[in-house]
Amino acid sequence: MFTQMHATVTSPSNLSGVRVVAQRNGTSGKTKAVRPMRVKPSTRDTKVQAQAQANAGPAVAPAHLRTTMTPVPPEVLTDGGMSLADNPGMALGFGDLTEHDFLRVNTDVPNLKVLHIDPPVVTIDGFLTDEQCDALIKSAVESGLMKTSEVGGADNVNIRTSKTCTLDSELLTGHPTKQAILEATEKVLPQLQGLNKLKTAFKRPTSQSPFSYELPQVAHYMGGEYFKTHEDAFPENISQKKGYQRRVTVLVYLNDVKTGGATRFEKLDLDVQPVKGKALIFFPGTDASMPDQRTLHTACEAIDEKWISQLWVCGFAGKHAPAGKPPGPGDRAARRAQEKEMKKAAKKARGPKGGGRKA
Ligand SMILES: O=C(O)CCC(=O)C(=O)O
Repeated sequence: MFTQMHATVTSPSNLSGVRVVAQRNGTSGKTKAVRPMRVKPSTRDTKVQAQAQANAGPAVAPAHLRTTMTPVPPEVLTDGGMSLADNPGMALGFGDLTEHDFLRVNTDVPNLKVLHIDPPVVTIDGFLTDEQCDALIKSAVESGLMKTSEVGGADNVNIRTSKTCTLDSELLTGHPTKQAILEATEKVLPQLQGLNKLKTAFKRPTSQSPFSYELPQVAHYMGGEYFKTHEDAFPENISQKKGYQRRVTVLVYLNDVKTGGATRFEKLDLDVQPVKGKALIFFPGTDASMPDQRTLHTACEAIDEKWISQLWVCGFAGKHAPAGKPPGPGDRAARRAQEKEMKKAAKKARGPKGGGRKA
């Protein structure tokens, strides 16, 4: 398996930036560290290498430009996904891959299964307990705030027929299940550790505080309801305007759904059936703040009733924006720093007060 991931995901031609530190040892199945051999190249070798690099163009295509897919084998998927617990080499490779364009996934989290390698899609059974799921559904119903779901930037004409509420009402703001979702998310994505405790946790990301959460939501689908095929990331022009991009989706199923209501990733040919307490995690936006269109997905028409909770982790768009792009308007701190620098430079150019240096 690791050999396959090594060959397809980390081969120099398509992903040489991913650190590969272990590889399968022949047929024994054990992993061993790989030490690069130091061999002094001849001048001719160096020239040939430089020419090959020049011909090859950039070695690693960023995720939003990759059209390749690296699935897990179908028989592993039928088994519920790929467990990394017994394969440290593969766990490291997958961790490196997620860090390369997205946020590093902590593969030590119990019950984590990989459903798709690139783009990465994972599930975690028991992310929430049954009690936490029930409590969130009850509070959402009692809040009286469930209303027809909105669709960002588009008229909701038959795109999304579910009902939604945002967890910011009196009843839901400090809800223990909301807290549990944030804390569990930060265990899976260690770069976010402690974010839920910061004052900025639900504010726009900035260069000083590059990650934050959108307020989590609860959505409810009755039989016949759906959310048509869409991407969670903002289009590039919108993320530039906002100054941030949706980088991670954490979707938690709050009840068991036997028929209908799967989350379907069309481009990955992957269906995920809701199981109470299971989290589905994927990366709609890359660290260059670009949508990864491979994560396009659909909430298939429900037959049985379905409840979910969604959380989006947003990343500052200015810092990671491709070189040459100014900070987005969301990054006030960076703009202020830029203005200060410009004023300082202008002052320096004018010279000292009183007409400059005395002879
Ligand atoms: O309900 C689902 O399975 C998916 C929901 C979804 O895609 C969304 O809320 O963005």
